[in-house]
Amino acid sequence: MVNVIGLGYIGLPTALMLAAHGVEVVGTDYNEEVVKKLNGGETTFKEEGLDELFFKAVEGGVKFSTEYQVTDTYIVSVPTPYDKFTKKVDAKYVINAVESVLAVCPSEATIVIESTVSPGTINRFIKPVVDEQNINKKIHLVHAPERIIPGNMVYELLYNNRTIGTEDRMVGEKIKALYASFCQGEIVVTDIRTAEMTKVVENTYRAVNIAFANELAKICRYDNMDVYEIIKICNMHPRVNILQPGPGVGGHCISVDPWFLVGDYPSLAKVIDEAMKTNDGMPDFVLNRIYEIMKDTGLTDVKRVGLYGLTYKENVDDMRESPTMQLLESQERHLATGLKVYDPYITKDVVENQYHDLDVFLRDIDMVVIMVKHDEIRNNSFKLEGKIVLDCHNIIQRQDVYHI
Ligand code: SAJ
Repeated sequence: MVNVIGLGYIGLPTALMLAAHGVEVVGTDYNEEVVKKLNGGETTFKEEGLDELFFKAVEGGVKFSTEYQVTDTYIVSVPTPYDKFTKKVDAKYVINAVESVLAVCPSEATIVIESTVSPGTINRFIKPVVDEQNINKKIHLVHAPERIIPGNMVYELLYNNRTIGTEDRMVGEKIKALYASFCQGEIVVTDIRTAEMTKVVENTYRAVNIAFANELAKICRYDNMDVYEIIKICNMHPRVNILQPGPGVGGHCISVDPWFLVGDYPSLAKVIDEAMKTNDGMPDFVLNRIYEIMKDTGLTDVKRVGLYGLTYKENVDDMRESPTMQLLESQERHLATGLKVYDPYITKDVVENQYHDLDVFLRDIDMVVIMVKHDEIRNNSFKLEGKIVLDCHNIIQRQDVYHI
């Protein structure tokens, strides 16, 4: 039996996927609400294909509990936040989860850590906990970093290649076989540090590429060139693949993981440091664009300006590190208020001046800032007629639209 610890964005789909493929699974989360909801037959967040997977997993006998189970295999997928000041990873949730596992697990148990950690974390912080608490037990540690993208998680769980890091080949093969129960991609077995590093490097690669696109957008803005046309043409070169500029970078990975490298190697990770600062500066850049466009169009009342989208990217309900939230904070720091906000995926009231209906939102504003390219706004772009539009994602085909 596999005990999956942490039933969030990664742990839940992983537990369900295993259970849907014939593995006996118990999912454990200390949040009673989450466990109650799952036991009541409901998923805890929206994700393409997740409800169907849930149904199959229930048929496969998946169970949910707040209790840690006595078994031979654990998968830990709890958050790894970073300290905003030192930029170092904070492994406290992983350590807590591992300590709780150690309190119940038998000797020879394997603890697989899926949470993203900076290179060296497992050997420096987790292994000592294991060694200290388990003089009489032998425990195997494995790092199997997740790679799935919110919005396409179920598909990517099935088809992405995976990495498994372990110091013990036999254990590596056992865990590889476990993941191979559902994963049709290639599964590479390597050592723990390499696995830790690859995960952070993958997200850093993307962060640096996005920062490059954002920097190009600023250069093009300064000298009145079309960044989208330029990137499009450059990407026709066989060895160039530039990502897209945007209003900022959110989510729990690309906006966070690269900081681990800056935190651990401050005098070496120079390009990464600058790239992260560039991305973090984008919400402020958008705020400034709003100001410029208001001046340009003679719009004086900020209450007539609305931000479309609160999530960190399109077609998900995840708001972690969202550029819109960063922009709203920046607005407050400038001692200003008034921007209106709407997101079809956020049904609860989370910020001031929030709307829950697109038509009502548009009725109350003259200028729309497209912060997130949800399908809803793509499909309803005709409703933007007559509005001043700042399109941060270049999705509205109209001559008079403003860009970042
Ligand atoms: N973004 C841009 N320009 C782009 C692409 C994205 O500004 O061209 C922005 C998005 O709007 C969003 C942010 O970047 O705010 C991150 O979004 P994303 O879709 O690129 O990635 P995440 O954070 O949802 O998921 C990433 C994935 N990693 C990589 O693609 C290398 C995923 O595979 C990882 O599992 C996940 O991080 C993770 O957990 O590490």
